[in-house]
Amino acid sequence: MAEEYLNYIGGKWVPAAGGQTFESRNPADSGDLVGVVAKGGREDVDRAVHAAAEAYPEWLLTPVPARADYVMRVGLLLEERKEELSRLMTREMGKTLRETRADVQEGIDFCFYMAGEGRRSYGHTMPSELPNKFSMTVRHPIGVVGLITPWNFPVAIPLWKIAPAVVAGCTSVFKPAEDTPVLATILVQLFDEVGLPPGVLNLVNGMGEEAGAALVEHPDVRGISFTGSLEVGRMIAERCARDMKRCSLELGSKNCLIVMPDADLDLAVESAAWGAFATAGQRCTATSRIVVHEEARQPFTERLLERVRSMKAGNGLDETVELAPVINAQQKERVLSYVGVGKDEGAVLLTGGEALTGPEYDRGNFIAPTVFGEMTPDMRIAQEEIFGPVTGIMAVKDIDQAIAYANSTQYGLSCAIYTHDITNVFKAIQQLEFGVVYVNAPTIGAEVQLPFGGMKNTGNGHREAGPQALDEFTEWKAVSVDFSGKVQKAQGIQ
Ligand code: UN1
Repeated sequence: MAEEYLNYIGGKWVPAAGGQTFESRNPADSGDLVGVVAKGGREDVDRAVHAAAEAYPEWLLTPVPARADYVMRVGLLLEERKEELSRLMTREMGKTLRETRADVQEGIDFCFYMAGEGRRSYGHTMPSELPNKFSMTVRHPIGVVGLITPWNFPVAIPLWKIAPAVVAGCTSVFKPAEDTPVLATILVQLFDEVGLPPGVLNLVNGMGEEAGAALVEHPDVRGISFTGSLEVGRMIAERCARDMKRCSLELGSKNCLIVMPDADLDLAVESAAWGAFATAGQRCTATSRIVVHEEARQPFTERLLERVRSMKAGNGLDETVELAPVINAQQKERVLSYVGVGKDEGAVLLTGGEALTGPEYDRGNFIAPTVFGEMTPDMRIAQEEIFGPVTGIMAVKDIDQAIAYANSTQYGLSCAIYTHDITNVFKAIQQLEFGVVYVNAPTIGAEVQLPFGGMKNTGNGHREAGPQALDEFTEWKAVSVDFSGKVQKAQGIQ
C-alpha cells in the first residue's frame, strides 16, 4: 500500500471534506505508485482560507525576524533531508537525481536568503518639507494569499512563494500542482515540524479547476501568486482584476540561446544541450530556440547533434542518465504532436522526434531528445511553449537579426548569448526583451539572490526571489510623524 498524504488546515492534518483521494505516479514507471493524496475541493479551500484569516492578526504582530526564523529552520531541515527528498522527487516527477538535488539546494539557498531578509526588510526614510516632521515607508503584508505552484520544481518554486509570504507576514493557502502533491506535502510537514503557528501555512491538494479556482475566487484571499501556463494565468489575472486582488504571474516562455561566430563553440554546444534537455526541457527557462550566426551554423549543429545523440535516457535514479521522462502521458502526446507540427511547417527534424521504446521505456513517458533545423520565427514550434525535450535552430546573418529573432515571440523570460565581442554583449543587454539575460552562460540555472521573472506575456511585471522577493506579498505604507505641536499644512498653505 502506498502512503497516504493529507491536507493541512489550521495546523491539523485532515482528509478531504468529501473523502476523495487521487494518486501520484512515477513518470518513469507508471507501475510505481508514489502516494495517495487527499483531493481537496471548494469546501477544503474555504476551511483553509478561514484558518489563514484567523491566524493573520497574530502573525501580523509577530516580529519579522521571528517570522523569518521558521524559514531558516526549514532550510536547515531540508539540508538534513536533502538526499532523501531528492530521491523521492525523482520518483515523483522524473528529473534526474543531480537535478532534484539542485532543486532542493535551490530551496535551501532561498530559505537562508529569506531568513536574512527577516533582519533587513528595509523601508526608506525621507525628508519632510515641514519642520519637525519625520517620514518613512514600512512594508505591510497584503493578508491571506493563495500560492499555486507547478510540478517542475516541487521544492524550489513553492519556497519562492512560501518563504517570502511567511517573512512578509501573510498567511497562506498553498495549492500545489496535481503531479507533485507528495513533495509538496512533505515540504509543509517541515514547516509543521519547526512549529510554525497553526493557520499561517495551509495546504490543500487537489485539481486546478476545483481547488485552484476556489482559491482564486475566494473573497477573503487578498492575493494570488501563480506559476504555470499563460492560458491559466490569463484566467487568474482576469478574475483577480475583477476583485482587485494582487496577482503575480510567472508564465510560459520561449527562451533563446544566441551563438555568434566568435563564440567558444564547445561551451555554446554544452550550454545548448544542458539548457534544452535538462528536466527534459520542462523548465520555464528551457532553451527551446537556438539562434546561430550562419558562419557558425554548420559546426555548431554537427557538434550539438553529436552531443545530443550521446545522451542516455532513463530513470533519473540512475546517475548515468541525462534525459528524464516528461511528466505524464498527456504531456508526452502533446510534445509528440508538436513534432508533427514542426515537420508540417517545413522545419527539418535533425534528431529525435519520437517516443523511446524498449523494456526500460515502455512504462514511462520517454521522448528522444529532439532538434529541428531550418526553423523560422513564424513557425508555431518557434512561438509556442512545448515544455518538452524539443529545440530548434534558426540561422541569422548578424547580431541585429539575432536580437530581432530572439525578441520575436510574445514571451520574455530567459535569453543567453555566446560571444566575446563587447559590442554584441552590450547590444544584447540593451535590446533583449527578457527578464533574465545571460552572457556566456546557459538559459537555465537562475540563482536565488537575483530577481526572477519575465517580460511581455511571461508575466505581469512581478519578480520572484532576489531583493524584490517581498514585493509580491507586501504593500508600502507611507508614514509621517509630526512632532511640531502644530497642525502643519503641506504644500505651503498658511
Ligand atoms: C522554472 O522553470 O519555472 O533558472 C524555474 C532555472 C531554475 C528555475 C526555473 N533555477 O532554470
